[in-house]
Amino acid sequence: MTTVSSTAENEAHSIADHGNLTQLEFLALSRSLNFADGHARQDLTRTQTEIISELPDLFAVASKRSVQELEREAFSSYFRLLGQHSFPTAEGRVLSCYSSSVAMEIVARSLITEMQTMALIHPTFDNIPDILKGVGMNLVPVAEERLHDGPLDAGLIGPAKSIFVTTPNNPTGRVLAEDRLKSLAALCARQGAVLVLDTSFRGFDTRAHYDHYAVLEASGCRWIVIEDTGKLWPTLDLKVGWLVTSANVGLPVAKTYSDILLGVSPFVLALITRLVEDAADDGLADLHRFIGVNRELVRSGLADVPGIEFPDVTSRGSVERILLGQRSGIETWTAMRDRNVYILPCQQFYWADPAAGSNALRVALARPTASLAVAVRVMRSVLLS
Ligand code: EGV
Repeated sequence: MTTVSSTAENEAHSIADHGNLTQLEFLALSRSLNFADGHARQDLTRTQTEIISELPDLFAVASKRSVQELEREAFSSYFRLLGQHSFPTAEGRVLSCYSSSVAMEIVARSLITEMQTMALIHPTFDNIPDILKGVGMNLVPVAEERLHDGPLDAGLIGPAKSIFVTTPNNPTGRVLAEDRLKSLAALCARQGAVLVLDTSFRGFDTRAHYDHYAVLEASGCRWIVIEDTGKLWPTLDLKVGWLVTSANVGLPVAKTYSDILLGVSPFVLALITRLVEDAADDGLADLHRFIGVNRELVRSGLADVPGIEFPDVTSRGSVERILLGQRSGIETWTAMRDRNVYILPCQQFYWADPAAGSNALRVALARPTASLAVAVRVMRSVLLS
């Protein structure tokens, strides 16, 4: 006889095997030991707590000031904080979305009006291929190594009319270097292809703070960048995704945007401006140190477990990948979950070749250090058993 709990058990296992990463993140949302999603869930710093205590004032100010002004302040300060000084300032070039995934949906719908095939970095977070496939796009995988170390010639994108690159990548943390972006943009200019960047994790890594917009603008290629404030600050998902386009993008981005939203909350925009001010005043450096401490906690806590490796040696992103040797990611995920610790198995990141990710896990680092220490102890005992 099938009991209720074994039904739930089968369902969880089936999601681990056949569901997407976000479905696995849902399972963890209400759990105290949630190391699954890449959202920011660390404690607020002292100065961030002060900002949160000013929310009623911020709300009052946001309701009186011009939305356009608040929006400009928010994206200008955010882009400058992260070194993106050449961001476009002309009307309509930066569109505010509820999240970077909403921006991506708008990008996908716009691109499909012109093409059927895109090249996409492999691996990457699976909602990117899923959103693109959702509009009927055919996808050609481009291995992350090829993008970083291989020839950037026409063979890279083949018959595709656009290439989508996540940088820093999720879950590997690899950052597209300035000279590589330059070559890639030149290739896209020659091929008439649209270069799309998802820079959602750039806040964590100063190597991604060179001025991407200067490189893109100089190349003359058609480009789209998706930026995200949602990974940095523990704001309970009050965030914005920015959709930034080249003047020559030639796609119905503004029309598609208008089909989906009118705009985002001016209150959230005002909050972002305040958090940027705080980050510029040492807060970002503090965050980088914090993530570094948590990364070291995971690495040192598991260092002597036989067969375990940390492949993303230089990653500074807020997630850490762990190679499990012969162990299966899903079996290990299940054993961790049985002990109430939620992480992610990695096979779904390998959207074109799931087997390539079947012996790896991803652990979120943007969490309170003390709770991460508990998770590491549990992981250690699971991996040693
Ligand atoms: C990460 C999930 C979706 C995404 C999680 C993420 N959002 N599916 N719209 O925000 O790395 O855990 O990026």
